[in-house]
Amino acid sequence: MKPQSQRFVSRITRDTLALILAGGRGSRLKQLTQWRAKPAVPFGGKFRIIDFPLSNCINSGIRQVGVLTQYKSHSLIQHIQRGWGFLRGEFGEFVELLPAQQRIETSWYEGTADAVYQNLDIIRDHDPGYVLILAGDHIYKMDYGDMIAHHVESGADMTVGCLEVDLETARSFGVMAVDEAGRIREFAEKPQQPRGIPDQPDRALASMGIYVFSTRFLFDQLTRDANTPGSSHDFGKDIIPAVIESHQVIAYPFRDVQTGSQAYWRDVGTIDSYWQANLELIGVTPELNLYDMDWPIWTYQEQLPPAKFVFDDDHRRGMAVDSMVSGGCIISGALIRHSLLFSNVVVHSYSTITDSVILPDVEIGRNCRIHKAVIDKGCRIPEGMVIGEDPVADARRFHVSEGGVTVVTPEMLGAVERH
Ligand code: ADQ
Ligand code: ADP
Repeated sequence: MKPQSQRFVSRITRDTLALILAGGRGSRLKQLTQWRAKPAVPFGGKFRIIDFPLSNCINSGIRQVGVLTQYKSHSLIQHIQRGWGFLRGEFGEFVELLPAQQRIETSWYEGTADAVYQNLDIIRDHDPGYVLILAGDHIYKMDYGDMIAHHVESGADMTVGCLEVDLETARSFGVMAVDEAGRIREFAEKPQQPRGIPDQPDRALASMGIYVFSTRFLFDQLTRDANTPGSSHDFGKDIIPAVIESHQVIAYPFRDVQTGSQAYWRDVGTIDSYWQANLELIGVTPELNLYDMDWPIWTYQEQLPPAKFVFDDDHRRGMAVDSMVSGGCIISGALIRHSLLFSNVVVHSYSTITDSVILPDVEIGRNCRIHKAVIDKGCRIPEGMVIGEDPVADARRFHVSEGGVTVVTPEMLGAVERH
């Protein structure tokens, strides 16, 4: 990139306020979102999902960020307060929590557009030139600076991040048709029959649910939408279809920050995709590189001792192979294979864990066998328990996903009620 264009990008990222929508229910993640919002769901050994869009903001040079929370926001708020307070307020940098608090109407946030509308006064106070609206529940690395620069250079009123997906997947997205200049000419939210890309009829151009707005335009559209009877106040359902004819709404193709092409982007919306996306990370060269120090993923990090492995020579156990093991873990005479262990997991002797994702603060007693499972934070697995070998028995006590992943939470183990 030319030096002057780098300066151009840094000038506009400094003039951008990012708003991360982190209030959705994420109900397809079943019990994992019983007590936490989807953006707060742990991912990748030591992160939470929201760390990805937040890190993308920081790494892109966007240092003014609001996080809009709503459902089950306690653990999300706690995570952000603990981990994301390092920005310097005196330089105008912040990550600010914006809970739904009945600011304008006496309701909680309705659709996504309403969530932003309820915060218009805060946007006005910060007075940015551009507002970047992001979802808090996708995992990807992206330089938003390029997208905002494209927005400015193309003279757009609104820019929509997009990626190519297959037609079946497209049914759960906003699907668009664009002209040669990249202007969006048609937009359908979650269409039954998604329209294919002209020269690739089995693929569709889907909205990532991320948007750049010129601030004035955002104000006008949100105010108009708020006064439109029957609107569900949603960007995909209401705002985009209402403006594509009269305004410059431009599609911006997602590019991965590492490869420059469309690559890793995951909506870990279901137990199966969650399990798979976590286990992919332990592959030899995963598509999502967490070890790339050019684009670090920041998070709240507890001070923890190193992972410890206590080897039992007689039984040749006390190790983890083909796995990722986080800080604070103790593997004592147990065997871990092809699994991901988050922080503070203790596994006792003669237990075996295969193809599983173990969330933080879990203790697994002796002689357990755990296979193809997701074990939620704080579980105490009693001695001798077998999980993931008999789907019928598992379905009685736990939750078994369509793809055969067993989910275990403290409640299912009969843990005492917490408050
Ligand atoms: P959906 O996947 O249906 O479609 P939606 O439920 O609108 O997404 O949620 C978008 C984001 O906003 C999520 O991060 C969610 O957590 C959050 N959110 C939802 N309601 C909120 C509220 N009231 N307050 C705060 N946050 C809220 C959208 C677009 C599609 C696009 C997909 C891409 O409408 O066009 O294709 O995202 O995933
Ligand atoms: P996370 O694992 O996401 O950090 P926690 O395990 O700390 O979340 O729980 C998230 C929130 O849900 C906390 O406020 C916690 O107290 C609450 N919570 C969890 N389980 C229960 C329960 N069984 N009853 C009531 N509140 C619960």
